[in-house]
Amino acid sequence: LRCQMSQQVKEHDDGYYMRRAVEIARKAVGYTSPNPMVGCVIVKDGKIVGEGFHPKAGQPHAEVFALRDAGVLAENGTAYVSLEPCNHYGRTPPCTEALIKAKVKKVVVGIVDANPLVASKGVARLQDAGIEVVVGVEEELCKKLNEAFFHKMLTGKPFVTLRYSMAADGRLLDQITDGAMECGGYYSKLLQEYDAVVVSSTLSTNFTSPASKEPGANQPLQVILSKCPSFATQVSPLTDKDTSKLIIFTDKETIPEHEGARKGIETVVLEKMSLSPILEYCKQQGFCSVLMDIRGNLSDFEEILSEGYEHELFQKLVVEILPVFGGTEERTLKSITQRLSLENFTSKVSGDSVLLEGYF
Ligand code: AOF
Ligand code: ZN
Repeated sequence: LRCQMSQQVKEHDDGYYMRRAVEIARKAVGYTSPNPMVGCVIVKDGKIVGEGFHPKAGQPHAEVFALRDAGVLAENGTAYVSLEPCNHYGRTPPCTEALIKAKVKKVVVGIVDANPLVASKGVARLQDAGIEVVVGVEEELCKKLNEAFFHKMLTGKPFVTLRYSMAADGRLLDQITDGAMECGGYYSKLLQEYDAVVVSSTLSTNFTSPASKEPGANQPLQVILSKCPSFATQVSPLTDKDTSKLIIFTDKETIPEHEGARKGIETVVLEKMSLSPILEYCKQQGFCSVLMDIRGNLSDFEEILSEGYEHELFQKLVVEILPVFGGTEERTLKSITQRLSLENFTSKVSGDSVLLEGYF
């Protein structure tokens, strides 16, 4: 009996607290860009005595909130941080100094920061101060949490995800299922993670706005690719009043002076419809992540898809497969002909459809 009891009060392992740090980091999903999401848990004598997360770029880091929450209990405690504590003066002072000042005994780090200003310097500073440091607990999870941030830090380019819906016979579908769009649906949850969502213009009446329905969600900038001269006059159903969250890209073939400008919507007229200037614009805005939502007029997308594929501008694929079959219209992606296997592939049932995810 005594043996059983001691098993019941067994302390949680490092992985448990790190997973908790990741869970609380995600409370700020969509709001921290260009900064990463970070969570911190302070543990003392097997109990969580403080928690915090980074809410938004410019505001204090996760460690600061967790240390404040723990107060004097942080002394001799262990801090679990999903990302290496920073050791630089950015918009906020270094977290390493805050941890040292609070006299924590040990710091467990999920993953080393990819930011060259920070990379491994935070760990070194803590060790110099005599703090025990463990690196790489739930490392994959911590990397996935900030896959866009890591990609941007390592390549200088935004992280781009392709998304589309497909029938069981391989046809691409124009629409997303209602369930996916609703609060809690995968599409609504996906949108809030991105800085921008690119959709092709369409005059179809059942086009639904790429706006997240999650309460209080971050809304990505809506980037509309338009080859339709009258598109801007029809744009109102796409957004609720806020035109600052909308930009139209068109080309000279379509119309030299686009009507969007007249409606007060920012409009960029490209020499030729192309993905590179669109991603460059996103980079200039400081964006980490872009969702390419393939629906609407597919022909508008074919050329930028082959461009993106050839230049390896896509990182992730999200495909929704619906249990529907048949139909007359032939809609397949013609631009990508080369066969490839996705990495770290996962699948799950989501509402009435199957969701596949993988990396290029
Ligand atoms: C941490 N904890 O919660 C976050 C970190 O301009 P600043 O001061 O906000 O610094 C931004 C950089 O700090 C960011 O690029 C990333 O390397 C790191 N983010 N570090 O110790 C946190 N958000
Ligand atoms: Zn910091």
